[in-house]
Amino acid sequence: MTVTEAPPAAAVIGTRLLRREDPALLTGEARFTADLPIPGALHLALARSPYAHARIISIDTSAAAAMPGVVAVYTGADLADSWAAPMPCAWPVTEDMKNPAHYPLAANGKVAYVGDGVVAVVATSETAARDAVEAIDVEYEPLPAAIDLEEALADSTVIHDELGTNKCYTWALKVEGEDGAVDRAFKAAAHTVSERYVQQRLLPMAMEPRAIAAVPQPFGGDITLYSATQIPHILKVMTAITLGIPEHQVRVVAPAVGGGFGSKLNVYAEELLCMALSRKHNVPVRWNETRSENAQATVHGRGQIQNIELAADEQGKLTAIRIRLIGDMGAYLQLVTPGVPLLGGFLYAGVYELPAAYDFECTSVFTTMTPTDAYRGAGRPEATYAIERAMDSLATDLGVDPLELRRRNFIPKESYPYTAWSGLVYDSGDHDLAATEAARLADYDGVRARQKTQNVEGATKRLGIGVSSYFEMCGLAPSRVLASLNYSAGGWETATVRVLPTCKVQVVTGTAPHGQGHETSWSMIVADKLGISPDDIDVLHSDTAIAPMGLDTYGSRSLPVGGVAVAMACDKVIDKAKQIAAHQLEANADDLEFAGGAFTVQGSPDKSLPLAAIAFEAFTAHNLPDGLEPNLEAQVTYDPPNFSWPFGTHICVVEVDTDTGAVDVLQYVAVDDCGVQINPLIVEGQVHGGIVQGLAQALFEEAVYDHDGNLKTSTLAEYLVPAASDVPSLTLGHTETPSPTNQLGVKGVGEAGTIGAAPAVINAVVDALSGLGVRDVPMPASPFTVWTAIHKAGESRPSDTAGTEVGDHEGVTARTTTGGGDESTSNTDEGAAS
Ligand code: MCN
Repeated sequence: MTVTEAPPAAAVIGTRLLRREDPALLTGEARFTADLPIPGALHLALARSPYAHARIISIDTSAAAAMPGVVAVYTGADLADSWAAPMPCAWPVTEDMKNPAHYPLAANGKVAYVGDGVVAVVATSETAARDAVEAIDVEYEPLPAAIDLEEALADSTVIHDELGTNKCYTWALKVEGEDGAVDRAFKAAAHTVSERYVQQRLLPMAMEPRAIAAVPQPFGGDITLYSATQIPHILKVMTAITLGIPEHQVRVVAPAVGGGFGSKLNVYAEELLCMALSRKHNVPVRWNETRSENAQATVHGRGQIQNIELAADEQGKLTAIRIRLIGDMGAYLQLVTPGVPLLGGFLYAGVYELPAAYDFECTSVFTTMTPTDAYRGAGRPEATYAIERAMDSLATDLGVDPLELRRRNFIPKESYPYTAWSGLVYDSGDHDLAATEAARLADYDGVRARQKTQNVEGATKRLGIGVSSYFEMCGLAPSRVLASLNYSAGGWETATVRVLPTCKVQVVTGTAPHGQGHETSWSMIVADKLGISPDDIDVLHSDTAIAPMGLDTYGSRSLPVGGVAVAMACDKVIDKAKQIAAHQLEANADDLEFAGGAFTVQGSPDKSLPLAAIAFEAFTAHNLPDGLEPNLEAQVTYDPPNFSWPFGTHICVVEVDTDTGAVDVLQYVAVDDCGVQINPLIVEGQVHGGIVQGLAQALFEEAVYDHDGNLKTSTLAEYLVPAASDVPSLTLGHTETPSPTNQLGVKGVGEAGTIGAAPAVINAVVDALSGLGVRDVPMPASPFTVWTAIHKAGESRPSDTAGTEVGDHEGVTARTTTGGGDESTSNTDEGAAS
């Protein structure tokens, strides 16, 4: 691996330019919200509910109010006049979706999760505010908790009285070429599988917890909100609406942000409280989240029960898919809570050809737990997990190698652009190539051969190899398609490219990086376009006073939407510069070529003008073509014609100790295809981080609640974020299938690793144990969970297969469904590819 310092201009895209963001981060110079010196700021602290579900009988704040340093204490009732609207949910997925009114402090006399805000204290120091919280006396009448999704759906305790039910919505996506095609396909199928998977809740655990400072201007009503957010622009709109402040009086700034992974894609109670209270007291009000508060009061991810059924023909080619999903919304709907399962709803067929026989239905339910919302991948890792795990079950049933089964089903390269059963057009792909490259890097055949000799009768260290192929479906645009899904915002992005008089360039982007390296990437795009050094380019972002319009960073959208907008703005700049150059060179604009940062008259290489000269000319405006505006600047708002469709194959090799249940990841190979890579170093970093988050879901992480609705994993002592020593060395390869829908040929990559990883790991664990009769191991596959799965399988294993030893996909008992839907059981040893 080589890294380079700033390379010469016009050869920048595709190089491993070091991230310009890193020196400030590595030296501690970067300023995060909590670091900002804000003189005279008051501090906010919240008294939070210790109960998952309770009625508030009384609140006594008198002792707290009398404590030193305390300026004011507010209940929800005290602040009722501060809100022009409830907290926003931007994704009302169905017309009849239930959405309980949700305010920053419990306002309807009830609390609905441990951590729900009840009382706000404002004090002169953080310590004084937190001490006062301890003195607040709230009398509660505890009510039953609802933490089991299926029980919650039965409404044995109703969380929001006014709704009369815990069911939030049912959303269906049934596509059948002809009526009843799904049922008919299942009846006619040679093979079916029916599996249930649980996507455990996860805590996003960004390195920087949330932090907020609201600073009112002394006159005129303007207010600046500093927040550790991924969405300064959306936050500006939403806080203006919720607080009833004219939008032009709200400025949102996201200083350095230490990660978000979706959890900072939200409008939080504390942001609204800081703003409301700073206006009330006419002084800045700030709040810094503790790690435990982060666990309880920042949104959680995943939380789904997935029932998936596949129908396949004799060869294992998919003929229909049926999915029944239950989505855990948590106690309230946050910004995009209800939309998360939908994003996955389109992906349960993965990268496979499927006739129009798809039946997806999601029922979402309120529970007495922290609200869920977007977490890296948001619906797409869940969907990929289900189809990729189910494909392995199908492979087992068929006695076919899992990689071979995937190859039989891949959408062929020649079919691209491919119109899927859903009507969505997948723009490009070569799944077989990615799988072949992954298999080569993993020495797939070699590992399968080793597995045969290692996994013999009585072996306690069993080898497993897991494959997962995925689509990411990112970019989350065009806006019209988002509208058809009832999403309240668009999918466009803005960019301004401004060439200053001295030919230094300012790029203003509507994206809001919080670890993704946009400053580096965008400067590389502009460097290549304008033929100047990346060092001469500044990228401005995440301050709505500087970049007023934008839709921020999530959904791996920033490059395929925002980065492409930057390239388009460069084109506009070049067009304008060309008119000036033609005028100066007394040439026809059509005869000019732009390369290496200069315009040259075709056929007359001596007649040339560098961009620097044009920039100065545009500034002085002394000799511009008639009617041309001075200055060299262009703005673009880009709404892409399609989603972005990155894909790839991940392969994981594990060794499972059957005595202890411990899983040792021996090898991890990822071959991702995100089209043209702007900066392979950044891409690798993104994929590394993503894989570790997927691997963490597979093996380590889980937000555990007890029956009373208490979060048992609210510190990093209980919630197992893997350390570097827990993670294997990752082998990354890539293929490059440029996107035909944008001029850079790029696709997003920010979530790819997470989407591919969890099923690859669990497929490997199950593969290691399938010879012992294990068909599934729930996530996280902790030693205890794995050990339990082995022992349960041992208890239920029929005696004729109990001693069967494997190349794990041969010799296993196969369930075969014949034409009429009859089930018979037979042993098969056909088809194991290795
Ligand atoms: N890139 C590239 N070439 C490509 C694709 C991407 O060079 N073909 C580069 C881009 O230029 C950009 C980076 O990779 O610098 C990520 O680009 P993109 O895939 O567009 O994703 P976003 O910038 O929109 O980032 C969002 C994505 C998401 S959804 C989550 S969640 C996530 C992630 O990014 N959260 C992160 N990566 C994260 N990384 C860090 N450090 N912290 C987070 O919270």
